[in-house]
Amino acid sequence: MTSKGHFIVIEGLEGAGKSTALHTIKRLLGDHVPEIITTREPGGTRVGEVARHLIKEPTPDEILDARAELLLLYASRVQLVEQVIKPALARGCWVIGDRFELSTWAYQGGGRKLDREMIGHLSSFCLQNFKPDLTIFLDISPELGLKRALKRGKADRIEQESLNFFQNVYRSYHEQLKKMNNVAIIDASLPLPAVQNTIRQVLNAYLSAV
Ligand code: T5A
Repeated sequence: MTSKGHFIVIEGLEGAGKSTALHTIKRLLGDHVPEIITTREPGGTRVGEVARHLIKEPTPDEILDARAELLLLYASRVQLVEQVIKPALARGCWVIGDRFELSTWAYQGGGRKLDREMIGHLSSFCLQNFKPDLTIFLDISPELGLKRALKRGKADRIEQESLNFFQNVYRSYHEQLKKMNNVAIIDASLPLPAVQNTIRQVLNAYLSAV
């Protein structure tokens, strides 16, 4: 195995089990790699956490424009990549991310229907082709994902969107996944032990290849 850091991202709809998977991955990788950090998007820096609050908090008195939402997400992402992820990778640390840019293609491209060419320009400007080494997509239907997510309590601003919004997000995820390399798609509707077992197999295959 090389001594360079690796960036693994977990993606999927609300309630897909990303946070749960993040802990599983951290535990499984713990014996194999020198240092691991976890990140979440939006968030993970001072700027990012403010953006997270603005994006997730419902604001009945002011509608957050979809373009403002997009820009907040990229502001958060630039800070996270430059201040946290790249320095960690440079010292050989493995970074496990709860969401990254694929979420923007799915939610802002598919859900909000923002111009994909503009998202592409923002992506190039902000990230300069910086990509995860591996993306693990937890595949769950919007119906089941939302049911799991909403069991925990009150819906945030995005969770208050319609089922149709999340169906568009889901479709967009799959359109993007077809264009990507280094992706593992896991059936997240299965019981947790089965999901964890597949994650273990994916990581073992990845570790033996790097
Ligand atoms: N967003 C984000 C955008 O619109 N564009 C972007 O570019 C980015 C980066 C972030 C929000 O921002 C949006 C998307 C989001 O709306 P968030 O809180 O970070 O919000 O992300 P959520 O997806 O909302 O997080 P959730 O906590 O809802 O989902 P998780 O992390 O996927 O699910 P998790 O692990 O918390 O599990 C949910 C519940 O299911 C259970 C867990 O125990 C938990 O109770 N569970 C299972 N139950 C049965 N079987 C399994 N296999 C299970 N796995 C987990």
